[in-house]
Amino acid sequence: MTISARLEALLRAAESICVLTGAGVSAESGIATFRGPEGLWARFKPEELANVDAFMRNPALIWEWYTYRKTVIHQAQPNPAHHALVGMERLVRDFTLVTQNVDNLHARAGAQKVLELHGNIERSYCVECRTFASEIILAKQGEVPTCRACGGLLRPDVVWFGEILPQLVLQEAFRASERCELFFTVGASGLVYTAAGLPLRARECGAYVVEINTEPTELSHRCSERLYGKAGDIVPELFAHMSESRKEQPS
Ligand code: BV8
Ligand code: ZN
Repeated sequence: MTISARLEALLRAAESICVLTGAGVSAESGIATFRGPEGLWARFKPEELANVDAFMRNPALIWEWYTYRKTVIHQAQPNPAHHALVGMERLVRDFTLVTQNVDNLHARAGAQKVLELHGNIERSYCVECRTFASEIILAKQGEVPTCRACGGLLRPDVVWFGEILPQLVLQEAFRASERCELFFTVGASGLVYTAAGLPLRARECGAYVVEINTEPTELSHRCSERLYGKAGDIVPELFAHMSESRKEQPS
């Protein structure tokens, strides 16, 4: 993989790095992306599933879909891209990992801090009293899990279309985008807003924005550099560059 001299220099010396990951980072763990030909949306439509009206209309169907996704996720393992990002987190003074993914794989890879813009599929809470369930909920066919405290409907702790993102998490993500020298957007189609606004904000604030993806996206033309290929190949290579070049430097 050839990278620019500018990116080489930043890998060697950047003190502040922000990374946004999308479903493409989890694809090599065997978790379907949303928009690929075999993507989750290929068989379902977001409006049918990932929104609160669909949930209130047919909670059993939504629980069936999330239970299916959790079983896939529980069989999945973090891949080299997840592990390389943990390596970067340990090496870089000011490193912020922001994810659109709800699969908890960054945490399972050992990431110390993950800004989860769209929540986490392993958490559920009650729509009535907002009590969080203490365990990971897997619903049986046709079953709708209810709250132990009040009997209300439980829902996955994920951000559905039309719902606002967790504001404190989003603010911290924007602050990191605004102060970083180097921003990576990895495996993200750049279609879903508010998240897609982060790399754009970073660029506006003077960061060098690098897109890592298997194909061009909506944001490609707004990035400083594009590295085409699999996240599981490219991110570990970038981490190798980074750790090699930082090892030589006097501490
Ligand atoms: C909000 C959780 C505001 C649930 C998800 C402007 C115009 C039009 C619509 C909107 C707009 N602004 C806001 C909206 C509405 C909507 C939106 O953006 N719609 C899109 C479709 C146009 N946004 C929202 O509703 C958001 N809320 O803005 O609130 C608001 C203000 C006031 C009042 C109310 C609301 C909430 C969005 C969150 C939705 N929840 N997930 C769940 O997971 O079940 S979104 C879900 O889809 C993911 O979290 C992710 O964010 C998104 C999928 O995107 P990607 O991660 O990029 O995945 P995708 O499959 O699309 O692409 C994968 C990429 O990886 C591809 O580029 C592929 O090439 C690449 N790839 C594949 N394999 C690899 C790879 N790359 C590297 N290596 C590989 N091996
Ligand atoms: Zn309750």
